[in-house]
Amino acid sequence: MAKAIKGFKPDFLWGGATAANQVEGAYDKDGKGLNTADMVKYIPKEERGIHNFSMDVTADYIEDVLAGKVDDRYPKRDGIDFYHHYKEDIALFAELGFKVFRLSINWSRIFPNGDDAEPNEAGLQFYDNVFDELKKYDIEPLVTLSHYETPLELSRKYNGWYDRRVIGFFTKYAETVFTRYKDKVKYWLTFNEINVMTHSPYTGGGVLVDKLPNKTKDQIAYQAVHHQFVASSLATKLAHEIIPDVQVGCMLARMETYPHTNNPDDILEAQHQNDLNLFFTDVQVKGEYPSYMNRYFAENNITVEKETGDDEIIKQYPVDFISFSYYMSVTVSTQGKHDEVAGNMIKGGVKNEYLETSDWGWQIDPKGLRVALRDFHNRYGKPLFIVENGLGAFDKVEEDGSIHDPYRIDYLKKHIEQMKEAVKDGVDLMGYTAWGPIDLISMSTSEMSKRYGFIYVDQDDDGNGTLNRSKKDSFDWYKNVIATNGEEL
Ligand code: BGP
Repeated sequence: MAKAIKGFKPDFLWGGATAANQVEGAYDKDGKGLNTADMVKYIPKEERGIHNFSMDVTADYIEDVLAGKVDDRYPKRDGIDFYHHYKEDIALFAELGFKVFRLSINWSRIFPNGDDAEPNEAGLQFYDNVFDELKKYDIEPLVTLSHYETPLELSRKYNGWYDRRVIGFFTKYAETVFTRYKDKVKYWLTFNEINVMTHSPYTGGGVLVDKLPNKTKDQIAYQAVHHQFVASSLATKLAHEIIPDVQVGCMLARMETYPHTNNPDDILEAQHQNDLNLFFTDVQVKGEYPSYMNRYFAENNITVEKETGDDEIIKQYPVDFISFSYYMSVTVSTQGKHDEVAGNMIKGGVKNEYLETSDWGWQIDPKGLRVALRDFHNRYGKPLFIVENGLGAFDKVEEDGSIHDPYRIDYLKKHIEQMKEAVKDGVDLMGYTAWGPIDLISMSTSEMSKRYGFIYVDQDDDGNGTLNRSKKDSFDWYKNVIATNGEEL
């Protein structure tokens, strides 16, 4: 009889997750080229609506910005200046007791235009410095190759991932960084939230849909993401050739979807929405397009152009583990019920009467994380890694400088409790990197006030502030969670 599993394994990888375009800043320093995130302007919530997002950009807008005709502000160009604060920030992560730190390499720091013949040495050196700093504290880097940071020139010259030639530029970038950091990085992710392409082709792949007026967004997105599937498999192949004990993961924004009622139509719609979300991990884990997508493609006039060998490459080089982000669950109704409930930028759905929502309308569902973990385990049977989870919230700095964030502790405590239940259910969970361990620029709204961190950063939505770092109450709480390997919550 197998021994009952009590809790997280001894080498469980506790840590935090960031993205270059949301923390680094220095958008034009040391040879870095512009990337797609550098073109995303800040829109105040009064104009945008707190539940709405500002991520999409048009080809004309890009040219106007480059021609100096526009006077907008781009918070992701400055981030929280991790580029100059990385030693201080990593020391704080070490104080928390991190075993792992998730970051992305800014592709346009390495190849400024994306299709350059040679890499930018200053960019390569920056990440050598970051990995060396992490090594000082025995913190493992978990590196995302592409986290919404497509080099802007690839958008302007090729229309991003819609053009198959970007596969070659990406694999050259991957081979360059695998070779450079083969002794420093063993955990790699290829595309962050690869499913976001179908919701925002600009964010997911630097694709300018306004350049393709005769094609539907779905047609454009599924063609572009096919190129990313091929590129991800080729990168996985290269990683295993270059780095001996490498582990390569895919990365999905998991949108666990529930039926609003026990009406069979609601059940079928939830199953369909879950399939559309898990399509991306089906391809990257099982190594082939699932048959249920043939019907969806046919009914939506989507034709994915493949080249000879694509299917074989995808089949031959699946990922070693599955990583995903989890913030909320989604509820769908086929009975004409429509509430104004914001989801992630992915989908809103209808109100779930049993759940609370965050300040940004995201429905908080800790048990949904256990559901998602069990679903992944039963569907794939591969190791899992939660690489994003957290609560974006308004924080208040008290007169004495303290910051009390019991709401964040409550959110994380409840999600970690459910992770432990999933582990007891038999799920093979590698680690957990809380999203935004240090306050950073929101991906979907470019706000600073949507804070996730255990560490507060003094900067407001207009970019004013000292950038001073300070600890919130949740800092010591998470430090203890890690110190007790998740036993004390
Ligand atoms: C995910 C992204 C992260 C992060 C997170 C929180 O989609 O992978 O980059 O930003 O969302 O979203 P937001 O920053 O919009 O609150």
